[in-house]
Amino acid sequence: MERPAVVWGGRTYAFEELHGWANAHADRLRALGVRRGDRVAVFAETCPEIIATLVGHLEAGVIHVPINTRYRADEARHILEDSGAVAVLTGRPGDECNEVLEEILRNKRPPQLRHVITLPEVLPSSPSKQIFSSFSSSPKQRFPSGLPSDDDVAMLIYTSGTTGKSKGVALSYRALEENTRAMMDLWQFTETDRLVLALPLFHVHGLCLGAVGALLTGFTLLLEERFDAARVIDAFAHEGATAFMGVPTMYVRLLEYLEGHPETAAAFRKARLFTAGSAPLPAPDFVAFREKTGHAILERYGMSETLFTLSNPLDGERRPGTVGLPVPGCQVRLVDDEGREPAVGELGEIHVKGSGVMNGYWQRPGETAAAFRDGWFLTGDVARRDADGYVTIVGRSSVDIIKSGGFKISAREIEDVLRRHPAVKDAAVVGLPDRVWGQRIAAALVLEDAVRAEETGAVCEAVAAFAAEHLADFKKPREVRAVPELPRNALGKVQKHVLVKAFGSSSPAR
Ligand code: MLC
Ligand code: AMP
Repeated sequence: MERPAVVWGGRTYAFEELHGWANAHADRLRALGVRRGDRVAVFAETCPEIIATLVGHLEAGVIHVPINTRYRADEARHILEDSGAVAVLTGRPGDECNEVLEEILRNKRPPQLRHVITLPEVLPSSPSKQIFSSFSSSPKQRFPSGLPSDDDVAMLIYTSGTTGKSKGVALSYRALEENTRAMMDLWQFTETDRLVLALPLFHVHGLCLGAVGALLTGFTLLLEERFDAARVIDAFAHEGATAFMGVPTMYVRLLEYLEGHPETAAAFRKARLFTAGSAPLPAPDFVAFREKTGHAILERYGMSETLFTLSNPLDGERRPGTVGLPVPGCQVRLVDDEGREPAVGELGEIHVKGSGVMNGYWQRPGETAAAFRDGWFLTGDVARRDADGYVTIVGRSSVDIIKSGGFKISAREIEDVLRRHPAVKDAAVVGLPDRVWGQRIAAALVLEDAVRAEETGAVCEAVAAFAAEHLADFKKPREVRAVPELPRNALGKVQKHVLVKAFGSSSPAR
């Protein structure tokens, strides 16, 4: 067999097979009346069919809209409604996503949603030769040129902001193709690579660098439904894995595993590349990983809105704690509070221009305009630059954006849910520093006057349970504390740094 496109659960899937499904899926959508530019949502756990539907959508000009599989009904409904998806692909009956979807449909069907397709339907049980024969055998390809044009929207990636509900980041074919190719070239991926992909397929890290990278380059994906340190090591030991991409939390878990099973580190000896991104990789973890495995993790920086813009070099110094230098095709500048380029070592906000930048937020012209200045996208990330150009990210300009385990979380969204609880008068949510997750969520609650002092503990627990019921698991506050009032400045704004300090001084790490 030629090099497979996907290895999954001990089975291999050839590129031709994947394309067979992709074609059959695109034909089926067409038969259902789904047209170019329509949105099709995907709400299902990772499986090879998702890669096939992605290919089908790219080829048919249908906009791919992945939904976070941890989402509850309200969160998933928002994406279905906001994107105006005409169809949704979901897992097998009984899967969690499927159940959440049923709950959504039982209550009130999103107005434009006409079709619900379960993923097993995507996979023709006896794929016909006719489907296969329409494809060249070469896995390497460009996205089809005849159908969608380069500036058409290829996917909507929903992301949280400082205000309101999540917004759909509209990424064009050009952005996907040019930026992903630049990254693959920079990191010298070739057809002979075998990438362990345990990242979710609903964010740009796994979907673009991983899945689209494989489709453009023709390398093999060793696909995992969920991250599991032992499985990753096994893939290097027994399945010829050459590379791994992870968020820092995954590296913390790998390090813990290696600590407990030092003999398994030998599995990484022949590996070619380990990359990290989506959140800061602590320098001590970089050092510990190098000590244990001999590999210097290559850290890079990106964002749904811009794709991947800064990266440490493949050859040359990979400097711990930094995100390296601009990726080819991207321009990166720092701008201080006075609107000037800061001196070396001084802080400024990262602004980005380049091939991977989004077309805009889906149907939100006002918010799109506010996100750019003079053609530069304003990231909200604060950084400094060394004399030789290496960039170090020091934080974000907004305390209301939290990154936990690589997921971006809006503090405001959680506060809105907490305030819906009848015992809560007011709430403030902050991210506390956390060894494993980068940040963990804490909530300070001002309770209604009717709550008696001795009930406080039980009420806080009930409020946490209420939040867990309405929000994806990773948004659940891990610490909830009642306070007599929220610390506010003279203008009435909650002083979140004061809360972070108050929590930090007494709370145990998980
Ligand atoms: C899981 N849990 C989390 C969490 N993920 N808590 C906080 N933050 C997270 N990210 C909690 C669950 O609620 C549960 O808690 C417990 O951990 C175990 O759940 P699990 O499902 O077994 O967790 P696990 O599968 O181990 O998930 C951890 C993880 C996952 C790190 C593998 O979070 C993950 O896949 N993160 C990657 C996110 C990502 O791809 N980001 C890229 C964004 S793109 P309890 O209490 O219920 O037991 C981007 C741009 C760029 O940022 O530059 O790349
Ligand atoms: P998202 O909106 O989920 O795409 O997340 C993008 C954000 O993740 C960026 O704006 C950064 O705050 C953060 N991020 C991504 N990569 C890194 C990195 N290597 N170091 C620090 N922060 C990062």
